[in-house]
Amino acid sequence: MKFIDEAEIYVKAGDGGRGCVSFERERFRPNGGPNGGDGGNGGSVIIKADGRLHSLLDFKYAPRHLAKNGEHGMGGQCNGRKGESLLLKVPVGTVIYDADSGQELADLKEDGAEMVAAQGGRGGLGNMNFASATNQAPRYAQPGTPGEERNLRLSLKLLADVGLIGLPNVGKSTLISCISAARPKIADYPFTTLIPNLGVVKIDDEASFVVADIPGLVPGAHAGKGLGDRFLKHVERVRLLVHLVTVSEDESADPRKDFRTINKELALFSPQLAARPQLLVLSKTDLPWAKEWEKKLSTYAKRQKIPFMAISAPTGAGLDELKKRIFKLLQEAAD
Ligand SMILES: Nc1nc2c(ncn2[C@@H]2O[C@H](COP(=O)(O)OP(=O)(O)OP(=O)(O)O)[C@@H](O)[C@H]2O)c(=O)[nH]1
Ligand SMILES: [Mg+2]
Repeated sequence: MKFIDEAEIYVKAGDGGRGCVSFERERFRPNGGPNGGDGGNGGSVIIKADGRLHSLLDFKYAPRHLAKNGEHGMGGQCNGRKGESLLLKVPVGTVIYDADSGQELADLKEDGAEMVAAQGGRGGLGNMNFASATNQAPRYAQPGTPGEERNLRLSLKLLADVGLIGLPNVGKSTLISCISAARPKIADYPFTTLIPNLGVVKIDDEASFVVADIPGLVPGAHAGKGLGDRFLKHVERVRLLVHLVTVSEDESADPRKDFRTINKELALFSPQLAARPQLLVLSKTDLPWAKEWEKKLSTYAKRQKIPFMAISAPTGAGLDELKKRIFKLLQEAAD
């Protein structure tokens, strides 16, 4: 299935039906009273979060959504039927913006949360409502009010506790596949991961947390290099960033430089994201040139006052400790 996390749509609620002007006309009552019924209310457009959905794909291909108009009032005191509301379902984590003003209207973070995206118009009153002692035959009725219309921008921001960040190829997808049931594509070339993956990490029967693996970042990501920074919004809501670095055989490789590079990209995307707590993780310690860096990087992390760990996917070294460490850091971040 295609992963689409942005969509622009147009929504229009139904107009309220017109009130009716009508008079009773019976054979033996030539001057019967007013009997024009009310117009029905127009239907609203409602947006609701549904935990079974994972993409905004449907909206990409069908951007216009109109709720039904209310029916007009009729003679014989008949009110018009109300227009049916329209329910649009979106994935949990969808943020809704007014596309014209840019204002955030709603953040549907929970399954079942909903918002009225466009309010239906009110039906007008028919002339039967306006009869009075001084005017027994009112010749007017109210028009209905128009339904609201709006251009909206939908932006899906995945909900996860932990975000995995780092340069391409450092082993982010490998890590999520080792600690959760997620099975993203893994390969020895940059940009293997093209869309975010979520994985649930179980600590025990009760405790678990959700990790998001996103495509690798490169210097200049904020300016669109590589896949750019467009997937960073999916880790905007996390409480902890696990920052993966590794070392290639190349003599000039320096994971401290990579760490700074990525943090610079984070800051350029969002100062808030850059301020999130981080755990620095050195991966691929089964490779001798990576192992060599363990000590140096540990000292560096201490100086930067951030926690540090070293892991290897093939040997499993450090993976259990990493899960527990993340869980503990999450608890601390929650206090
Ligand atoms: N030796 C060794 N290789 C690893 C380890 N972890 C990952 N790899 C290898 O490194 C390569 C890249 O791994 P991925 O998990 O796809 O890397 P990624 O960070 O998700 O990369 P992108 O999705 O491109 O950003 C693959 O060939 C993995 O098999 C490790 O701990 N040790
Ligand atoms: Mg990957």
